[in-house]
Amino acid sequence: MMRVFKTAAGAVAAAALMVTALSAQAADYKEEYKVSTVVPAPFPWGLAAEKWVELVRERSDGRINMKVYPGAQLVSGDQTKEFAAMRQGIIDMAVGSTINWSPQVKELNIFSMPFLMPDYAALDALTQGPVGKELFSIIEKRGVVPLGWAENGFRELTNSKLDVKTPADLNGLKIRVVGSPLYLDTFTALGANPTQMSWADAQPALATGAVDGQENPLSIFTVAKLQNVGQKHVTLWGYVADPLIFGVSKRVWDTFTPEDQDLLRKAAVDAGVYGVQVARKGITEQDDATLKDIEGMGVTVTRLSDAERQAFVDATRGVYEKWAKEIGPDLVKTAEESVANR
Ligand code: X2X
Repeated sequence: MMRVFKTAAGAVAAAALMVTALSAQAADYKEEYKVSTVVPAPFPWGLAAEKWVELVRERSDGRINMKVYPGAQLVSGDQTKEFAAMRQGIIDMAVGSTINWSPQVKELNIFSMPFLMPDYAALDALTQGPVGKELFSIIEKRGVVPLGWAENGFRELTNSKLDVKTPADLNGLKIRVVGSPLYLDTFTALGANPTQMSWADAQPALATGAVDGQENPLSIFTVAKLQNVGQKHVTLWGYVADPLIFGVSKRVWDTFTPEDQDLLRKAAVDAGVYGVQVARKGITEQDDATLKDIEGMGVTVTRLSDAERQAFVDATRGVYEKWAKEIGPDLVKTAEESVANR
């Protein structure tokens, strides 16, 4: 609509109205947006979240202030409630693990399918390809706007008892798992005794010997110093990986201007690129400095041959097939194709 102001006073009044409207909009923004994570910096996960906060602060000239709340403290430590709390608007934002969100978004179990992703290229083919796109559209329909990917990492097996080289070595070991019943199925199929608990409960359980082992990325192992809670045996089997997703509660998202939505999304993508880099540092074939550090601490690192690894693949095949039906055969097929064509 075009308006012509007949008087200077009219133009001034209109300008004043516009200023009021703009500041009313800015006033709708919260003084602080709470970002949930499970672990803080210097874990790569916490570093990715802090980077997001920093980039948004810089690029909005301080208009949008976010703060990281680690330890899943916004949901009293129960990390599997993070997604539900975000969709209800109790948590504004999160950098969350697909494992912890999978109780509410069953399709996210795709990353927990045993031995689906043999390497980083396979993981990237899922997050950056049609599977990632489909998952983002599912998440958005459930009330959370997903913006980008970071990484916790490939999850390796550790325990206090013995070097695990075969499924039989796992027999009777008490293993802490989290999040999804898929993990209970996997470890049960391998002959272990899995038990579900939060990360907050896992560390004392390892320290007291209430559980013998756990599975987590090596960056979690080193930063949390799991060798000091008896975890002296690491098996590199890379059976699953958990990418992280930057997400904003839809209710909160809708309060941002389109420009600021764009700013939040781009900052998440950039923080994710950084997060993936730090998550992979020191644990690849080309750069194994962290692995050497772990071995230097009196921990044995068991590397499986292809045949040894295959025994674990075979032992968990039934779990894979059962969960392919749960997750959705089409999505699993797309994932398998993405992995094959990586
Ligand atoms: O609890 C875990 O194992 C952790 C920190 O890796 C997750 O939140 C999935």
